[in-house]
Amino acid sequence: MRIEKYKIEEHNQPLLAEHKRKFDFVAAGFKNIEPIIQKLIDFNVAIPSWALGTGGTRFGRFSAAGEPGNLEGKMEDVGLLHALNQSSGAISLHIPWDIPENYAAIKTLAAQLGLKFDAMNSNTFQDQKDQPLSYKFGSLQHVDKKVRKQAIDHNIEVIKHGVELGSKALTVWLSDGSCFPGQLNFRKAFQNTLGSLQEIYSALPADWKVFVEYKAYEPNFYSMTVGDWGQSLLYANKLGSKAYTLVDLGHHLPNANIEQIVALLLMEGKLAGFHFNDSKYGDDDLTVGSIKPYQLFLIFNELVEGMDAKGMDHTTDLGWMIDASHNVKDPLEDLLQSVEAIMISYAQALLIDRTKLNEAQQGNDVVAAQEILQNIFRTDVRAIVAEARLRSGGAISPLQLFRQMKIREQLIKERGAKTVATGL
Ligand code: LRH
Ligand code: MN
Repeated sequence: MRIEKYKIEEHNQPLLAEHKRKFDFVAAGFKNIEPIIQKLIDFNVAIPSWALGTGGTRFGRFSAAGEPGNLEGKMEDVGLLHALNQSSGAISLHIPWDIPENYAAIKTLAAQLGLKFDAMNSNTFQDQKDQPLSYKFGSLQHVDKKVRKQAIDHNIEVIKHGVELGSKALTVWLSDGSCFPGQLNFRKAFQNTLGSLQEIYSALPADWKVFVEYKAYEPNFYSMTVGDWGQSLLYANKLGSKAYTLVDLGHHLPNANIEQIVALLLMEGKLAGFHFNDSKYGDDDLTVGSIKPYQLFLIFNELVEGMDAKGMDHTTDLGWMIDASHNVKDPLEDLLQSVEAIMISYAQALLIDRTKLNEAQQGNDVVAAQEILQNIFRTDVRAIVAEARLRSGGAISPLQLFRQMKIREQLIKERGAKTVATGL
């Protein structure tokens, strides 16, 4: 299903006057807003191919109808999001859930939908049907060299798929670890994993990156072999200049100061990018900004400060990806809300008066520094984000148009109620 341009204009027309009133009001509060709008126009967030169907937990999965039943359907759905918000111009594939059967056809479809292929994701946390050796006790860490080789070969295969599609990065998230004290020799597990990652690293094309994603627990509940940012950075530093640390917001122990981790990884030039989501307890994979919006703002504050300090390109130098799971909401509505939350936090971070903030910090004027951040966080920048969308040919209110056009109902008519998307 595609959304015709005239449908977007028809939606925007009656909303223009109110939008302009709101935009003029907030824009009047800031000196030169144009470069900020341009940065928002250029910014894109990659949509996870594994989050276009309904997610579930071990206690149950309540499927939604009209889910995409194959890779083409998933790309069509990301194309719908991108047509609505003009900020979702990339898809991140997960292998083997999304093995492209015909590279040329998939690339043509991506071009038609205005989509790029972001980081590829390998999967050695599940045993595939007729897989010779099990990953029950790990993959790249495994005590058995044959199991490690099987996992290394899978990652190299994933790189091959990515090269064909024009992706430039591989994300390696390992469920490897242990559930009980004594089960694992931590040093050997680290060295086996490093050795395995080095073989994968040497298979990377010259212009590729490998993102080492860490996670504090689940599915192992005593130790994870890439358990925190320090361990991931240890691997990335030992691997080489093409290896970076990927920050999934849900992969931290309670009350971790993620914005400080981000600032230091950026300083080291070892930040890969993000899997954006939100959580109250564990790896809940909830809608971005739905539980801790101030934390998301503080993370983007460190990102803008750190990227500008290193003269980095906001659009291309980091991986901007969502990693969420939708147990009770329509996957596409949930993803529209997540992209909006990311754009709002990025816009607010761009509006911070860095000179004033620096003066307050240099003067140890704690109250002034806090007020600078909180005033911006309490500024409603939604009209600025909508203005960037409008100028890019998107909808002033993507979610409203998604519902007005009854897109889910149309997808159900097209696909039926029984199709199930591969993924989590
Ligand atoms: C692990 C994770 C990883 C993906 C998976 C779908 O929790 O965040 O990034 O491979 O979710
Ligand atoms: Mn993730």
